[in-house]
Amino acid sequence: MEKELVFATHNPHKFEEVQQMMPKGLRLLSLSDIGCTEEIPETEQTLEGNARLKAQHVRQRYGYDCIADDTGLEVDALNGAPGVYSARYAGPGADAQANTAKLLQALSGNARRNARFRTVIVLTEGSAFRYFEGVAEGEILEAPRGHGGFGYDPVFRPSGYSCSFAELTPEEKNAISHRGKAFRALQDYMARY
Ligand code: ITT
Repeated sequence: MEKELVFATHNPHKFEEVQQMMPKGLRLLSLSDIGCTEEIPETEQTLEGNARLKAQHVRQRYGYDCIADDTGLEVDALNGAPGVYSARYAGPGADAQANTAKLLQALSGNARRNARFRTVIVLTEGSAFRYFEGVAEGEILEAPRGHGGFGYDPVFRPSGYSCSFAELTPEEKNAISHRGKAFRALQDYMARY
């Protein structure tokens, strides 16, 4: 029988990216598949803490094995901001365009533009948690480029590339991205079982 695993995200872009990476024989369920429509609190100060809160919520209320991730964009010239607050950098309910505009404004005239995306994934194992991490280094562009991806992708140029994440195909992004790396670490771990 196919093994089922819930991916505790309300972000459809993230769900699609991760679904593409799942091994055969494993069915990834979304929160709507299990009837979870409520907002899950992300009140911790770290990516690890927030990923754990999401996984714990699903595990405790719905009883499913579960993975959850939390991702932040860490900009060195901004002392690691927006970091764990990346989704609401421009305020509660802010969209990607508003967050990106605020970031470009904060870095306006600043030549120091290095940054990284960091993803932490939590896998529930009964009442225990296992953590996996992936990092993508790069820099913040002066203006958005490309229409692929989501979030801050149009303003992030990965190291070694001359284009933004939003100018890559989903496969190309997954091959080098923070989330891709973290999920491959998870896959390696799961392949042992
Ligand atoms: P869930 O908590 O429901 O999973 P979310 O959109 O809040 O969805 P995260 O907390 O992991 O997801 O990510 C915080 C924000 O960081 C997200 O809203 C995006 O703006 C940005 N982000 C995350 N992954 C990204 C990626 O691969 N490329 C560009 N921006 C990304």
